[in-house]
Amino acid sequence: MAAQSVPQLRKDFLWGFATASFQIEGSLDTDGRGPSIWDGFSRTPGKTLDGGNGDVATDSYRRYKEDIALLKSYGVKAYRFSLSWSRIIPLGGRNDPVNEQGIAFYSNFIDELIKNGIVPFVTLYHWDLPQGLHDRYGGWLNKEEVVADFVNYSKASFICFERFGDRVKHWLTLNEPWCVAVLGYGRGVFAPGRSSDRNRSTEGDSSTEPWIVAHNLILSHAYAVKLYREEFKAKQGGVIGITLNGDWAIPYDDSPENVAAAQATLDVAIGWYADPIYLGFYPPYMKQMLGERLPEFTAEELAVVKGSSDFYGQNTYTTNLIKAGGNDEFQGNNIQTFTRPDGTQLGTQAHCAWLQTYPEGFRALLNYLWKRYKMPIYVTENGFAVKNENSLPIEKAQNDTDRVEYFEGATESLIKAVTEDGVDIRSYFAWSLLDNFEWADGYDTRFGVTYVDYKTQQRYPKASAKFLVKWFGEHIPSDKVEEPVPTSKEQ
Ligand code: PNW
Repeated sequence: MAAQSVPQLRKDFLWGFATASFQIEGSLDTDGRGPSIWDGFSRTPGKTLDGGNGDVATDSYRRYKEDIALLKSYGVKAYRFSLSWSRIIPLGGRNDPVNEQGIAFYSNFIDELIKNGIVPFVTLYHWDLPQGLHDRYGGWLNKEEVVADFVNYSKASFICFERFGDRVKHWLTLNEPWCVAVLGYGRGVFAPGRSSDRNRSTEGDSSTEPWIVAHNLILSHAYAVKLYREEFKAKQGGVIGITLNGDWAIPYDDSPENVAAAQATLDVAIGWYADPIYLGFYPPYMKQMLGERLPEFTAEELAVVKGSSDFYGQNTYTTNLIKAGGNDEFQGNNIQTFTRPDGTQLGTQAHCAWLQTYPEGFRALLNYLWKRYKMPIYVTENGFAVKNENSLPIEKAQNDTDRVEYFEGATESLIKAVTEDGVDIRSYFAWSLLDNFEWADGYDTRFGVTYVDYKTQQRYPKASAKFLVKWFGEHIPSDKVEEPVPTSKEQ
């Protein structure tokens, strides 16, 4: 196919893969790192599906050069990874010492990326809160303490990467605050595992804590951004924002209550965070649902929260059909299903129950976010876990046709959203570079485009990696000067 006929993304479009510190690093006691809430949680029997924990993961703390060589071989433009708060400030707090060894690790890591022409896209917090802060004052539940400590940790991060030469231009404060609040303090399936469900947890109140935690997460994000803008942005010239998770919601049928329910689901999944941050208020539906249980921002706080993201960051995986009814507040008191009224499924089922392939929903979501929030969009995660991949021999797992189908659909939706719908999209990070520690699923669920043999730590590219490499190679204009087409077979 002639290159000119292929629709193109921006020349500076950032495509690559995403990971998170706790899911890949291992080496939890190395070089002065302190414990995080996920260390103990994942080691507690019954908390992960297969009993897996983060002690080794993909051993990426030790193998980071190998990981970066892999990224290089895939030809990515950028890599999204997260810093471990517990490596930078082992005890976590603003009066606790900064750990030079932790900083040196990430500094070397970033140097290695840059040396290989890969843009570092850094998440400050991907769920691994220092255990010390949880023990000392209840972690995310304690507004006065945690906001100040998160801002201090962010400042230490901005300073260290300034000190080592001003190399990070893309910052994300928090990854998926919805998961932190709902899964950590509502359902209790993620660390710190608090819930009203006494079969799960001896502590916690699911009717109040998630809303409080979310409020404190929003404030922590906003005050970290304020600091960056006031003290670092002019010198470093970077952008900073937050990344949310949320999936497209389609009314189950065209009845007015189900149409309203789909919007209410978006309000609770996405608007809960995005409305205050981009529009300056919590969604009215949430106020109606929660009344006094929804915390309020002071005028001073709101002035910091509104407009506190330079872009719109989104992780998204699937689409749900929405029916009115039910009493699950985390779904806006609505019911989610993949089964259409005629009994058919929306798409191909993934290994995890919450995920089916539905690329049209990805395109619709991008359009919705663009119209509602009017910010350039960074897609920071998107991916698929093939059913029962973990029980396949490596060669079979490498031929991951369901994941290829998922990415074929996603990339087609992406390019159509850009070129046909006019949505301003700046990045696409597939989740994930490697199979890794999938939180409460342990190692049973594999999201990688690269297979990891956990016995040997050998990495094996899957077909999906090859698909993405080829697709982005064809859809991003290259900086290289056009060279004459080779006439021999030699490459
Ligand atoms: C995201 N859900 O988490 C995270 O950012 C990653 O760390 C994770 O590995 C990836 O998606 C795959 O799960 C999610 O229940 C966890 O809808 C749960 C859900 C969504 C995203």
